[in-house]
Amino acid sequence: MAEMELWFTEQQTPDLGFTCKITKTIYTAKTQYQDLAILETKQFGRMLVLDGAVQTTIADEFCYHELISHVPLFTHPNPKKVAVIGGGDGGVIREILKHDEVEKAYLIEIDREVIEASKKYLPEISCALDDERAEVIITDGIKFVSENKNMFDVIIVDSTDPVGPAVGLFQDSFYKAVFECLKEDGLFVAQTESPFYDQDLIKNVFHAVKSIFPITRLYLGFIPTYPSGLWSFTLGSKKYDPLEVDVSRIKRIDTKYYNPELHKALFALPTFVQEII
Ligand code: AG3
Repeated sequence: MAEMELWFTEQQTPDLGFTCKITKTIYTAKTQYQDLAILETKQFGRMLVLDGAVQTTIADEFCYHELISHVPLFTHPNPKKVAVIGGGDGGVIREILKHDEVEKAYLIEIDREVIEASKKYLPEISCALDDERAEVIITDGIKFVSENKNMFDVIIVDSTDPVGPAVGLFQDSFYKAVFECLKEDGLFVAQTESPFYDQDLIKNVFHAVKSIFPITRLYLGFIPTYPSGLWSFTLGSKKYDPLEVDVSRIKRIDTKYYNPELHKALFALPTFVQEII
């Protein structure tokens, strides 16, 4: 008898699915906040799924983690204290710690079980969480940024989609609190979904950030396992403009997607994306 095939589908829109063949269900749990699964896929290797949405895979995690980390960190001239809101898999922390001038990177994650599952099953991604420059704080990111003022050079919001536990991370009041939580020359980046499917969200976030931060920019990258593959990031900054960076001074670090030539090019937007914001 032919061996049974198992397939996982993320329903990316009400009318579209993204399907991968899986060789094994490594782990599943219902946490206090969400449904969690670690799957072994044939195409992308291990995959972290939260509430049915693909968060990261071994094969393409570098695209997302490098883009959300190195653009802000190479825009700030001297990032010493950095915070990640969400990002329990640890991929952003790993990228942040490639920057020698970073003294401390805080992971502010609401769901302890995401960290634990990632440490156990995704060591390639979570490996830096035990670094002495990394500190994990299990708490609500909204509460954390509203309780800490003038503290960080860079804040990176590595959230899930704007449903369930992450809804509040896409609201005006959160961006105001992020502004207050940054030092006087601080900047932040948030992942802001697909320019194909989430145009209203991108527009709303861009205008909310623009009403708070003197410099607001949108940039794009390619992430094969996310809806449409094309992904957006919104950057808000008090002082430093990513488009003013002297890219000849960007240090070469070990990356597979980000490089100094791309730094400004990422901000060149297709016409249909220019029209969103
Ligand atoms: N956070 C963004 C995931 C969004 C994916 N959306 C989807 N598949 N519908 C990723 C966390 C990686 N550290």
